[in-house]
Amino acid sequence: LKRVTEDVKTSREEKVPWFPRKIQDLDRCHHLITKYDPSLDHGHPVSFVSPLFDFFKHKTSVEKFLGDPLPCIEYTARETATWREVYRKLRSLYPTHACTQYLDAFQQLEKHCGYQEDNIPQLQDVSRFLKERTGFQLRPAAGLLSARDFLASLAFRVFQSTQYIRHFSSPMHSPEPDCCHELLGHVPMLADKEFAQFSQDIGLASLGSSEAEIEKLATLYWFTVEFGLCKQNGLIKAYGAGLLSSYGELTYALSNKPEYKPFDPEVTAVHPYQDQAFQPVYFVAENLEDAKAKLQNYAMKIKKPFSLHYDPFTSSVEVMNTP
Ligand code: HBI
Ligand code: FE
Repeated sequence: LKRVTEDVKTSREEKVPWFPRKIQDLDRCHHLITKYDPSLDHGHPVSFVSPLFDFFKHKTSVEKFLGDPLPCIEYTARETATWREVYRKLRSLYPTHACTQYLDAFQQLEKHCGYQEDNIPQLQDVSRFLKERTGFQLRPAAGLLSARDFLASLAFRVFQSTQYIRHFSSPMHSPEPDCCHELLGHVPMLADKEFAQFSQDIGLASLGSSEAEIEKLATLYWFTVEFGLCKQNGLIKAYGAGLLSSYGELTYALSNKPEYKPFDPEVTAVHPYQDQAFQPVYFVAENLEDAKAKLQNYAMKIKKPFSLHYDPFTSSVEVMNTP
């Protein structure tokens, strides 16, 4: 509520939604949305209670603030068994299905961050690793956040990550993000410099944007960060986290079943997407550098009454009113 009254006033008196100016402001950007209603998911086992089922004992983690040490979780044997099953199956696909950036980072994570079948890596270790690689850090999140808050954190190279694991009754599917998705899908790519910049650029584009622009950026995020494919040595590989954390969809995405379209932000941003089944369409980037350049070009065209400059020394954005 407070945020509404603090909306930025500009010279032309246009209403700009509140947005974080400095990294500490992200403590106000963790609004949860309940998109998933278990009672409406007929495809799910009846024993399934809630994605937060095993989470309540880790609940304290969400009250922490940025800069506090990330909580260390003692996962149960059952949770570790779920991780093992997911890890084993996916790992066998990576050499043929994942892009080289992913494979390089994954190898490093196995060496330095406790990525193994019998161990769920701790966010603290992973965050330290990412910070050294690309300046990204993790922050614990309690579940699915609003697109605005989630994208805003990316502007400051903060990735809001869940810390609980999917329900054991369906290890191959989770209706909401869980730490299998974050650790196996997102983290390896966030260790790549080009991809980290791409992620931050989507975040910066979202700051102070209208609801309609946020919707388009969230769609771009969906078809790239979550379900993106790219060309590599004449083959198509996955770099999207939704693919790299789903055995079924990763196999399907690189089969001859789905349709491929070239990544073009103007087209991709307004393309309808599917969050209840595999995607009928994937967008293929020439490479990550090209995707980044195209996105920067798209972001420049978003109409805002100010321009932004990110200062990495202070982790804050400088806001300049455009005359
Ligand atoms: N929240 N915790 C969390 N994790 C995500 O990956 C995530 C989110 N909220 C929105 C979102 N992803 C995207 O689908 C876009 O709406 C930005
Ligand atoms: Fe995700």
